[in-house]
Amino acid sequence: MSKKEDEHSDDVDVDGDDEADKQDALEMLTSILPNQGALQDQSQSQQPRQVSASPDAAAKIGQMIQQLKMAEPAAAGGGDRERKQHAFWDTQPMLNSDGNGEKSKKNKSKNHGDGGNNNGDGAIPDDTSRHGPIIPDKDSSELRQEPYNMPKGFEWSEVDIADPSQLAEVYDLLYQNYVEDDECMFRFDYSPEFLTWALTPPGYVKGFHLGVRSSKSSRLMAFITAVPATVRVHDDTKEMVEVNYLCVHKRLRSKRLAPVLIKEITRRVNHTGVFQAVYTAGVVLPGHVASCRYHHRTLDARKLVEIGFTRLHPRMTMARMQKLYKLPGTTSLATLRPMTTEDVPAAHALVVKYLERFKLSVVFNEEEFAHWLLPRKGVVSSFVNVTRKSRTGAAAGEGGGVEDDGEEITDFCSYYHLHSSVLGNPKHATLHAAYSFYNVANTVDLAELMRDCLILAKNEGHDVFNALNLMENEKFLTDLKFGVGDGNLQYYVYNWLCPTMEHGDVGLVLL
Ligand code: MYA
Repeated sequence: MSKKEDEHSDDVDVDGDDEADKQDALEMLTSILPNQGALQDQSQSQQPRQVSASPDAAAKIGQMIQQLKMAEPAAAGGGDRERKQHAFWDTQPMLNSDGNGEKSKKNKSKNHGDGGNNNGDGAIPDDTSRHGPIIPDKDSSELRQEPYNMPKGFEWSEVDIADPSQLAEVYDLLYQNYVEDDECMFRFDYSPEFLTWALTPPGYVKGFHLGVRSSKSSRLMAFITAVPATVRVHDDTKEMVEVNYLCVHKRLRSKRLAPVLIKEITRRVNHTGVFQAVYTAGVVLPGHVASCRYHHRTLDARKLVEIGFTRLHPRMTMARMQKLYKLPGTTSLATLRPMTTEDVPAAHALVVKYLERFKLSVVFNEEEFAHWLLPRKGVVSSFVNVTRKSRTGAAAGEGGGVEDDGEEITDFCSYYHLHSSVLGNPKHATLHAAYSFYNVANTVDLAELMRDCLILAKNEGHDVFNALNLMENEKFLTDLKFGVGDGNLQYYVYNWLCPTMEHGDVGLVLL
């Protein structure tokens, strides 16, 4: 074996599973030639299935979400089809995607003698009612100390999101290479302001904004991020990271770069004492804990038809379609208003309490809540509904009448703003979409609150309002004329064993 091969086989000793890691490295080293395999990911994507009879059935964003965070052909995903082999994922501490709680042989042997959650025979327990880490936490000294090597011509680069020129580089990489639908009609366009918001929550770590650059040109060619979050899974609350924005430049696709990015971010996160992560993907990879589906509510029918997001059904005219989706100009709740800094303590208490009822949820502290939910123009919109508190009788003091005792925040709704580029359309360049975020309806009907949310989103210039069928969203989707999307969004918890859950048990929205 040449010295070079020796070096690189060392580079991928991520978790003691040498064979699979060597395979990843060798595959990547032998294939990473300029322009080869370019643009392959699009043709590999799954053809989405149309499942909606609604006028929005085309649901292009659903296709993007299906691939969201994708590019590989999906695993078979259980049923009676044979499970797809995953050269990388089968080496990771995840349950198999068939949900039977059985690990690949590689992981069984890897975990032998770990104790902790293992059965003693080294296998991940088949008992899916067990909760806990698949691989126990390690001391920093037991972890790999140096970064995984990049193939010749590429190098790791920590991206400083606070530096406008580096932020622009990330923006450009994603703008040109991030998630597209199957037919390459739309591509997510996360604005720089959105990326700043998404990547700088309290306690964020600069080293978790990880890029790969060409050594020669310094050009940013790949990216992955992690941000800290406290997450509750069933009854366990853990410090985790949320992993997002995994992106490999189109010219470097299918060369096993993604596994190296994932291993390096894992190594970096592990060194901070964190061993679990949450992430979502359209593709079925080993170990999903829940499966959700996007729904789409037309706000601007004409534009959605013109860009091919929605079809005009044979017996539907544009005028009828516009009438079908018409919304009033103003909200029905007169007491609904944008959330302010002063509202944060009460709104935080309301949302955090509400999220306790779900099996997978984020646990915001007040500072995190303020970061994620205080309105930012063109990024996130949040509204509180206030009810006047009144005291009567003796409680109101002398006289015993009714006394105004200020206002109480009783309901909350929010959405984030995520554009998509409309590719090759002569008339429209951008699809403006609002995505349902966190909503709590205590004193009003959830559908009424969300109807106002649609009105607010429409008035902010959005063309479509998207919502997953998580939390209690199913209560309003039909009434408010959402069309069913055609792709599932899988939720994953890295290195965590627990029973799977229903979509309505999920109380976590990732961006
Ligand atoms: S999801 C966003 C994903 N991004 C896109 O879809 C943008 C467009 N596509 C691309 O940029 C590339 O196609 C990507 C793959 C980068 C997706 N999640 O390098 P490859 C596996 C996880 O040859 P490429 C998001 O940001 C695939 O199954 N794995 O492929 C959340 C195969 O492994 P295996 C994925 O197409 C990310 C291997 O990669 C995904 O050139 C969460 C092939 O590698 C995917 N979406 O690049 C990451 N797509 O052979 C996990 C493909 O085993 C975080 N693959 O099937 C885990 C937790 C880490 C932290 C832990 C801390 C404790």
